[in-house]
Amino acid sequence: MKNIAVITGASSGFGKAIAYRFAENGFNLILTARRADLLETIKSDLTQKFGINVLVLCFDVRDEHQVESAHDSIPQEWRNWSVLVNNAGLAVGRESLENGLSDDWNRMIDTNVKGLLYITRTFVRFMKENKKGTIINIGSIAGKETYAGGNVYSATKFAVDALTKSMRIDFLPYNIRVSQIAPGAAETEFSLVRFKGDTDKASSVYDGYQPLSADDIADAAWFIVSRPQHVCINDMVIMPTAQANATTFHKTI
Ligand code: NDP
Ligand code: 8X3
Repeated sequence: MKNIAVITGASSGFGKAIAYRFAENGFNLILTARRADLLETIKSDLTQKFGINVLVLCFDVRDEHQVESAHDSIPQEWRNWSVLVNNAGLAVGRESLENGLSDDWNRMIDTNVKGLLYITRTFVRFMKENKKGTIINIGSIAGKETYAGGNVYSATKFAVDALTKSMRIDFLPYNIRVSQIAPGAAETEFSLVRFKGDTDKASSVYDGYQPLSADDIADAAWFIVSRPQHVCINDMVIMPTAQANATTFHKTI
């Protein structure tokens, strides 16, 4: 029987790259996000290229009822996942705190913190019963240190860091490994979302150096999952070589 992984935020960026990496390695996949068209395209490509099965679940992680009913809709033959990747997340805005917009704050807190909590509480049930599994939370360098305008995004990723440590304690009796990947700058749709569709602002984040790619993070996720069951990689902080910390870059232009 093939292993099954649940990946949130699989319609782009890290989640999509992780889906391809796990598919290459023979996993069947439960892929979630809001954009159904993107997930369906990824599903047909993965099934054709790798001969695996993919179940698509479209819902908003911010809505706990949608999370529960998506989980309840999963057919019996799929109720055997051993990996959960909590990846869905976003930054919105980069204003100094006194100029921050409540709507941006709510989107970040509701997605990155409450969404991760709803997903974990729901999808861990099966892993608890099975007494086996791996959870990978996607944190950030912003969850290790903060920077100008990073305020609320950083707070949500500090929360992911704390929740990763808490989960490792709470799920210890169930033989569930809990890992975090905390990337620095990586070129995905992240900056386009953060700057609300401003393509110039978004692409300028990556000017003058080589950022991480989504594939670099997929490599890390696969490394974590492919360790022997008695080995838990607690935390991986991964940066571009040209980045020393959240704000120090060596740029050539
Ligand atoms: P992308 O914007 O490319 O991907 C984000 C994914 O999250 C999309 O698939 C999106 O799907 C999904 N998502 C966002 N909001 C929701 C929601 N409310 N409900 C369900 N799914 C949602 O960015 P990345 O791949 O870069 O981001 C992935 C994670 O990595 C995030 O947690 C981010 O904070 C983190 N990160 C990113 C870094 C970077 O520099 N890129 C660095 C460090 C961490 P859809 O819109 O279809 O719902
Ligand atoms: C994304 C990296 O430095 O833009 O989490 O916050 S950063």
